[in-house]
Amino acid sequence: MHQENKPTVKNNWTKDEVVALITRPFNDLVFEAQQVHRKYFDPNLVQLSTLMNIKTGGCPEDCGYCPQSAHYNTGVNAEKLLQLDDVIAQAQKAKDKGATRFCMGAAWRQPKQKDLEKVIDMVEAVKNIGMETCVTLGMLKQDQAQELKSAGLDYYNHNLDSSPEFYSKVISTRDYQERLDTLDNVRNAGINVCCGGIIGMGEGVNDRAGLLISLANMAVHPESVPINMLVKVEGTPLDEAEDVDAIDFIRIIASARIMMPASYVRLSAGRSEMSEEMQALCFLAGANSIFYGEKLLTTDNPQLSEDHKLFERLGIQTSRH
Ligand code: SAM
Ligand code: DTB
Ligand code: SF4
Repeated sequence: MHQENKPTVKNNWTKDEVVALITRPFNDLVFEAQQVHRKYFDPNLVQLSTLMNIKTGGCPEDCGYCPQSAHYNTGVNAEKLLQLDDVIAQAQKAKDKGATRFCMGAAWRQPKQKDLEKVIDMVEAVKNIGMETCVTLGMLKQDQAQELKSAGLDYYNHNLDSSPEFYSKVISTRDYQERLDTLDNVRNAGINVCCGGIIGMGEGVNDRAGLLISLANMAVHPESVPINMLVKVEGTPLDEAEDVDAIDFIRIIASARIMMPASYVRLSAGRSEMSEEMQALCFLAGANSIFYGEKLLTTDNPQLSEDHKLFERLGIQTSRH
C-alpha cells in the first residue's frame, strides 16, 4: 500500500446512499471502484490465500447454505480435528505453490478449550514455515481471541453473511449480535478481522446494501472482506436458490471496494461457477485476493493451472512471500 494515501474511513453510510451506489450505471460504478483501488493498491497484484478444512462436518449450527451443518443431509460426514503433521504438510505445499496466507476452517459453533490448544499449535507451526495465518472456528470469547493472538495469529475469519434483517431467514441457531460480539473480541485482541458475506441466498438489493453497511460502518474496517457467491449444495435449504446475475455480483464487489478502500476484497466461494470474463471484471472492480487451491472447504475451486492461465492473460502478478 502507498503510505502517503491514508484512507479516509467513512463509517456513516445510509441505506439510501448504498442502494444508490450499488445501482449506479455500471460503467460509472466500476470506473470509480478502479480509481479508488489504484489509490491504495497496485491494480495488477492479487493476494493468494489457501483454505484447509481442519475439522469437517457435523456442525450443530443450521446455516442454510452450509454443507457441513448436521441439520442437513449433504453427504458430508463428520470427521475429527486433523493432526498437526497433516496441516503442516498442506501449508508447506500451499506455500510452495505461491500462497502467502493459510486459512484453517473448523465446522464448530465455537471451539472447546482442548481443541483451541491444538489449533494454537497449528497456528504456531504454520507461522514457522513463513506464512500468514488465518483461522475460522465459529464464535470466540475474549480470552480465546487473546490466546490466538499470543500464538501469533494474523487473521480471524467470521462472516456476517447478510443484512441483519435477512440473516434470520438463513440461520436460527446464532444471532447477528453474537457474530458482532465475536468480531469485537477479535478486534480487541489485536487480530486482523476477515469478515464478509454471501451473495445469492435470495436476498434483495436492500439486504446487499445492509451487509455492506454492517461491514463499512464498523469503527475500523475489516482488513479482509470475503465476498462469496453461494455455492449451491444438494441437501441444504438453499440448494434451489436462484442464480445470481453476474453483473449484480460485480456491483457488490465494486461497492465493497469503494466503501472499504484500503481493505483487501476477496473474490471468494463460487469462482468455479464464474466465467473468466466475470472474474476479470471482479478484479477490475477492485477484488484483489482469492482463495487459491483445488478445494474450498468441502466444495470445488478452480485448478491452480486455470488460475495461473487467467492471471497470465490479465497480466496479473501475485503477492510474494
Ligand atoms: N464454522 C465457522 C463459522 O461459520 O463461523 C467457520 C467456517 S464457515 C464454513 C465460514 C463461512 O463460509 C461462512 O460464514 C459462509 O460465509 C461461508 N460459506 C459456507 N458455506 C458456503 C456456501 N455453500 N457458499 C458460499 N459460502 C459459504
Ligand atoms: C469465506 O468467506 N469463505 C470460505 C472461508 N471464508 C472459510 C469458505 C467457503 C465455503 C464454501 C463451501 C464449502 O466448500 O464447504
Ligand atoms: Fe457450522 Fe460454520 Fe457451516 Fe454454519 S457455516 S453450519 S457454523 S460450519
